Amino acid sequence: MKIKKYQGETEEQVIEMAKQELGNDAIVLSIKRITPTGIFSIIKKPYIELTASYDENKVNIESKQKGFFIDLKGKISSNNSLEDKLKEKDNTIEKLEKRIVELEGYLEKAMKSLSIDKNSTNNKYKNQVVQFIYEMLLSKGVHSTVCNEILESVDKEENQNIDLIVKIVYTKIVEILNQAVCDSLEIENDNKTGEAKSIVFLGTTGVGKTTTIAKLSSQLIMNKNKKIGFITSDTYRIAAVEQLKIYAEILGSQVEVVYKIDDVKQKIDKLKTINDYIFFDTAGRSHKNEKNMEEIKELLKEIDNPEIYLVVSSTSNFEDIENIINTYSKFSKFNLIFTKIDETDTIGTILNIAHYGKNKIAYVTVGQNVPSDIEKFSGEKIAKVLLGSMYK
Ligand SMILES: Nc1nc2c(ncn2[C@@H]2O[C@H](COP(=O)(O)OP(=O)(O)OP(=O)(O)O)[C@@H](O)[C@H]2O)c(=O)[nH]1
Ligand SMILES: [Mg+2]
Repeated sequence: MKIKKYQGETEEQVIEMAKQELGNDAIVLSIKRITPTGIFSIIKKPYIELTASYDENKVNIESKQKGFFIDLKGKISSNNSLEDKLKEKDNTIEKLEKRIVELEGYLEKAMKSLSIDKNSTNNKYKNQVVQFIYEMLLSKGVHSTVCNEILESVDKEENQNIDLIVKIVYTKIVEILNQAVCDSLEIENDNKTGEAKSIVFLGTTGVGKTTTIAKLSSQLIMNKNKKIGFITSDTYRIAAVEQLKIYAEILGSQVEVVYKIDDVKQKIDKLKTINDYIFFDTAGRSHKNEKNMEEIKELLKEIDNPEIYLVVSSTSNFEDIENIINTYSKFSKFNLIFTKIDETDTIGTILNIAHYGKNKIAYVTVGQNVPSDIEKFSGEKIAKVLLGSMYK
């Protein structure tokens, strides 16, 4: 007696194969479902295997040429000779082996680029997941000291629960960010004093001051039925006054232009009784130029009890924003508005500034659309972006 195995997709198929080749006298010893393991589980589907015994004196397999072959997609084919099929199978396996070696190369490179190689001596953290999060936060502009404060306590080798690590890290990031949330903004409180509240926007050139003014004022006018007057001291840039006038015209608001500091009080008087708020647009000025800063300081002296916003772009690096904040802090208190979140890959700067702890963050702006692309600052949203999701 001899033994022969048949492989196919279904029981019926393998029984039929055995019957065709060995005849009705063959005995079925077993029928099993085989699930390939290891790397073969990727390239080969589960299949049915039939083992049969037959009398070699009664059956001449070769003459029947009914060989079968399971190709690597698990499909049965039964044409041509067994020899051809085996050659074909060898070729396919050879190709697959090459492909696997290639894939191993890609994986190795990917592991290297993430530096989560177990054996790497350059890793700052023992735990590979923590190391991975560290590198992700660094790549998003989070300062290494801030990373360390967040990750130090979770860096335990035995800590293998990824969900738990991410949850702890997320909570710590939100905690730092939420310390910078503004509890109360004059701009959002209903001003019932009978006199307009002055809201001043400062910042370096092109960060988005005028666009932010347009967004905030449109929302107050449209959603809260407020009246807003504008004063601009930006007479330096060609078309700056025009830019504000266009927004004001659309909103049905009045614009006053200040050419010299002495005019400020008079312009405020003109607008203060007929509006709920006066929004001050200022010229973008370099914080490194002392004369520029002196002018801003003088302007602020003319405005009674203003609420001040320093507008900074998220696309600037942490050190630059830190310098800008420190320069303006010498003569003023202010909240921050981070613009152009949609343009930055290093949103970690916001976490660094929150950690720096000097100022509260009021708003973030997320695009050029007026009035929609502005939101109240949310620690949760920024934390999610830092851990890999999109700002939505
Ligand atoms: N992508 C993007 N662009 C923005 C955003 N906010 C403003 N901008 C664009 O930034 C550019 C400059 O905006 P402005 O509002 O003129 O900036 P500014 O600070 O008033 O500029 P100066 O008055 O010249 O100092 C414009 O093209 C705006 O549309 C934002 O959140 N995202
Ligand atoms: Mg402007």
